Amino acid sequence: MKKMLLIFMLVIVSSVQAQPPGFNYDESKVPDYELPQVLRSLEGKRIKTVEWWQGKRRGEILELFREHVYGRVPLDVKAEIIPVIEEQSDEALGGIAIRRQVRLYLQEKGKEPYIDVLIYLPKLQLKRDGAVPIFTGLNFSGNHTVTSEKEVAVHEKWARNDSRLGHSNNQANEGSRGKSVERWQVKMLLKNGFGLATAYYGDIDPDFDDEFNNGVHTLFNSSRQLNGGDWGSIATWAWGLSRMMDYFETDGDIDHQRVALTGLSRLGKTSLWAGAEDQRFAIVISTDSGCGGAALSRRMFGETVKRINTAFPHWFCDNFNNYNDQEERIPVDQHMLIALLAPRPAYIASAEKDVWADPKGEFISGLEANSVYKLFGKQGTVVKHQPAVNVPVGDYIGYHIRSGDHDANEFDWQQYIKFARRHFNMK
Ligand code: GTR
Repeated sequence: MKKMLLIFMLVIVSSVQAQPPGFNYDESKVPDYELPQVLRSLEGKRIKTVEWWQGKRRGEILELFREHVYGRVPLDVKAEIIPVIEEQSDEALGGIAIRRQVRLYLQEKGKEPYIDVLIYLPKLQLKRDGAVPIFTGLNFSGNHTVTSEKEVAVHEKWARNDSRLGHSNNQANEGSRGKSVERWQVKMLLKNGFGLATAYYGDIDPDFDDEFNNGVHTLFNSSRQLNGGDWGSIATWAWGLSRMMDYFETDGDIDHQRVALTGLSRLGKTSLWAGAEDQRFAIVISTDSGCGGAALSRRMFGETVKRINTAFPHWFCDNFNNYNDQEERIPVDQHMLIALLAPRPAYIASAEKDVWADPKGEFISGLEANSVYKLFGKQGTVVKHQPAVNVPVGDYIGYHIRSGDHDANEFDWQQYIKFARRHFNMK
């Protein structure tokens, strides 16, 4: 009986989290909206060729996102990547992998800021091919949560207090080792010929509103105040991913032309923006990225622009506040973010119970980006309607809505691996 009650309470708690009150979850109440046209230039000209898209329209859209949504990297942010291998093993995970922990100093060896990258590479494929494709992405709670291997260092940076992980006093500890193994599926990746390179997002910018005084913001030498169009944390995390890519280009074991970028939730918003800013990422994947990620803002379904700007004032640029309760005025919408990934393969994943993130709005973004893929002679989502639960669709824009909650799980990874193997021509 007690067990029943507990299960009942858990169900209530998770459904409350999935649908905070005071927001719209009723499809019939989605306002009428008109999306900004992805293939019409600011002067009103119709974009008909790849050359026009690449040479003109893509840059316009990127600038609009920088100015109004994510913010731009200040010009005086300079980094020089100095990699130092902190730990290495050729016998990781029972002998199937090479593990490497690389510290990327961004300014000066031995000094903050730095990004600790945990890398696993499949030994057999590496021996056979000389370099291997990888998945990369930021993690929420530390590299030591991605694996149970005790050699992986517990970070000493700011950590979110989290009773599930046993993190308190803003410190991570041994107790959370391996707690995100399900979310990363390292063994599945290795078995399929992929490596993984991940880093803790707090190494780049701690996730709280601190007026940008820590993390990589110490590289920002200018004395001027941040402007409305300067970067928020999402753009900062994305910038950090690009610095990781700088490193991949120098690591001979990594096939840097076959790097698939992935991220969950706020880090899914981050992977989409990083993929838009940096075309070296060959495949871009977002899991349950929602508002400010793959979901269309104009639908105002679940989380809204005002809510996200209020709850997380540091994520976007200050100008994004101008669109609180005024989604119809944003000069872009999120389908244009997916379009910025073209012609590279992109994957959008939703979860059925994650209504807060507006699964339908996430699908429609992909659908509305199809026209840009078409310019390149490629098919995007292929289908015109959101598919049934657990039925993956799409050619260059993959999509699924799986059963279950807001998270990244085995089903998600199975689809990403299949998608990446197909697009990377892996036999
Ligand atoms: C929520 C936020 C979402 C999503 C999520 C997460 O509270 O409303 O936009 O980003 O956090 O990142 O876990």
